[in-house]
Amino acid sequence: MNDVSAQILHRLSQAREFLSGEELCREFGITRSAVWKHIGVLRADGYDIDAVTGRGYRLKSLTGRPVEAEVIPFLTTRRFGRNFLYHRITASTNLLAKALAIDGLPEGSVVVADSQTGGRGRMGRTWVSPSGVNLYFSLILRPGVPSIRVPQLTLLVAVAIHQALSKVASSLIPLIKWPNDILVNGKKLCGVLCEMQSEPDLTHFVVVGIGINVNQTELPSVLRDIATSLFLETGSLFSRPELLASVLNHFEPLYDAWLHQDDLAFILPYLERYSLLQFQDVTVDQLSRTVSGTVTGISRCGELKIDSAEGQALLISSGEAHLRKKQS
Ligand code: BT5
Repeated sequence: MNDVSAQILHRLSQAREFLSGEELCREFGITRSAVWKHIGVLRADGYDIDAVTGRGYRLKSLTGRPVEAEVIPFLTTRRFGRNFLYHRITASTNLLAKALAIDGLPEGSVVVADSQTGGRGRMGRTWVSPSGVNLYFSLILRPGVPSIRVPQLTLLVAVAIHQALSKVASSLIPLIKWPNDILVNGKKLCGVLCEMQSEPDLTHFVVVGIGINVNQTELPSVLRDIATSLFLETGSLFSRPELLASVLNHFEPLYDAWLHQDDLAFILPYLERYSLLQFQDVTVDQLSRTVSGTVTGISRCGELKIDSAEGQALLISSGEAHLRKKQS
């Protein structure tokens, strides 16, 4: 869909009633036959649009795809999502967003795909990304903070996603699993992958990649025991545009507040309240070692606080945490 088609769609979705061809010609500075061509493009894209002589055009229904015209009506942000790029299919929205960030795309730009052929997790892992059901998107940030603060963004966005999920699917009890997952009933619903380009004292940009399983009805066998979707948890279908907008709506004010703080202290109560690992016995696999102990909290800088089996108070900055069964 080109820019004008998307804008006409947005206009029709705002109007909800018939808009005359003349009005669209005037607003967009195009001819009647050009309007007709754009309506054809939209119809080919799956939009059900009435055309009635003497009355004009009316959008009958939206598609539920996370495209700009369907997301914008839910957005309350100033910057996040106001520059919006949608692809039906791409290798990875994080890869695309990084390339676009290098080209100078502004902070708040969002890259969304309906499906990914090479969705990425941490450390070369794969993010399963089928079409038509879930959310895969990446947000470009230019926080202008020392790179040492950037890992805090993963927890910050986890809070925003948690808040959005609590609003959109209020019957759920999602929990944040340090450092980058949201789980429901012990299964992964959402993953976050933050990638940055930086020098020690200067962050050029950060790409915050988010995958949320929304309306997926069946999971591949490799994920069946460890993952879930909003549909599988509730039996209901959810609006992807609304959920995407809600994440951005919650994240922008948190991010703006964080820029004016030194650390995550201002959201620690929230993080600890909804932390899956709080007061649990865990094992954390790190690149060079494995640490076991009881989680006592999250530090102001976003590290996991653990009292180790040997009685040491440890701060863990990265790794993969697993819950251990309590010894009786
Ligand atoms: C993550 O990595 O959880 C980060 C996932 C980020 C995905 C988004 S989608 C938009 C943006 N573009 C990208 O290319 N990526 C981001 P990690 O903690 O390493 O978890 C990866 C593991 O989660 C895999 O090894 C699987 O076990 C599991 N997994 C894969 N696909 C999943 C899915 N759709 N739902 C739940 N779990 C999944």
